[in-house]
Amino acid sequence: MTSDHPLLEALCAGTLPRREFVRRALAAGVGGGALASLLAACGPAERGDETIPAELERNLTIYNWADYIGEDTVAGFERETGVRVVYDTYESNEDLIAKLQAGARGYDLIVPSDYAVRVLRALDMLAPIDRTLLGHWGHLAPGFLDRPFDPGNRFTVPYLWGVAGLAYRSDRVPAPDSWAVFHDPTWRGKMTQLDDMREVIGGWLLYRGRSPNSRVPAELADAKTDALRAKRNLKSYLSSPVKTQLIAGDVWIAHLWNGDTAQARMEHPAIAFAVPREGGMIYLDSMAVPRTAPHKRAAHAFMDYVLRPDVAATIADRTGYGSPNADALALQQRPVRMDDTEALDRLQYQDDLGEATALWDRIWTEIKAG
Ligand code: N2P
Repeated sequence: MTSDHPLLEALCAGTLPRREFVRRALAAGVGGGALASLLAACGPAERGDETIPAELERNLTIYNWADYIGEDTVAGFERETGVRVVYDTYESNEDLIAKLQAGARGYDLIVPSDYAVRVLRALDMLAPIDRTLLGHWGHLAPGFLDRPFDPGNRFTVPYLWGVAGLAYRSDRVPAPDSWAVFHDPTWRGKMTQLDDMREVIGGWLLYRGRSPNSRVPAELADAKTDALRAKRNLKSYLSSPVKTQLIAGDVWIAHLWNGDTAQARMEHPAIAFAVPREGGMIYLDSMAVPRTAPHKRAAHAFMDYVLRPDVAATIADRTGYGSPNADALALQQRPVRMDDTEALDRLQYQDDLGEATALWDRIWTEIKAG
């Protein structure tokens, strides 16, 4: 086997697990000494690389966004595999990251957004994905693969994508077209923004034509001023739970994600969605396995289950978000397609803020306290 052999290339690219490489190399007649030097050619083993057991574990703990799964997804997986699932939810990437950083060790599967994948990778908190355990991988649309936050998809499996903008009660208010609507006292007490640092500060940065990933202190100071000015008119900062308030008519304008808005619209047809003219956020959320996951094999079994087009279709239909699964779209009742997405050219992805994270954290704390 020479250094340009496809197997060795796949190993070094991280798309072939070391265990599988060893199995195939041995089968091809490569001896022990040669094998060791081939393995060394790609650098040291990733920690966690070898720890996926052959046997399916009996338990699985999932930590996912609230309202972000099909009605029957977990039960269906339990029925088919006999694995018992514990299912827990969070409201923001920051909650997820804080929980993991605080040392929570029980989670087997998490669903971070693009920029949060970068953060978790930088913290060395993700285990590599073993693609050989994902027989349904091929259903994923190429456009959702190999993103800059995880080249080669070594750590992530695309789950859903979506957009943040403005949900509103079209029977109570005219369609809002700017972030400035939150500065309008006409709707005081009837408006909410997401309880999400990146979305709120990011939105106010967009309002002034700046990058939602700005690290410039003066720009962030303006965003804080704008956010505090809006806060006077807000009922609260609220993420997925705002849906019941939109439906009840207690909230008329909500900074919200498109899928959660679609879920609310299923209960009340006057609930609509708009992207502000200054722009909104777009994201891709992915399944990932923490390094500390006690049940990595079951996590892979669940990911492969989700990759089944019929399962992916029910998740996307129920949540109102876009599926990266090309073969799921044809099965869906209400497919959300990138091409049909309103204002695609005004949407921006979030990125890891690096060292500016501390400044954002401080400003967010000041906004919440202000
Ligand atoms: C679902 C939350 C949307 C995910 N309630 C935002 N990345």
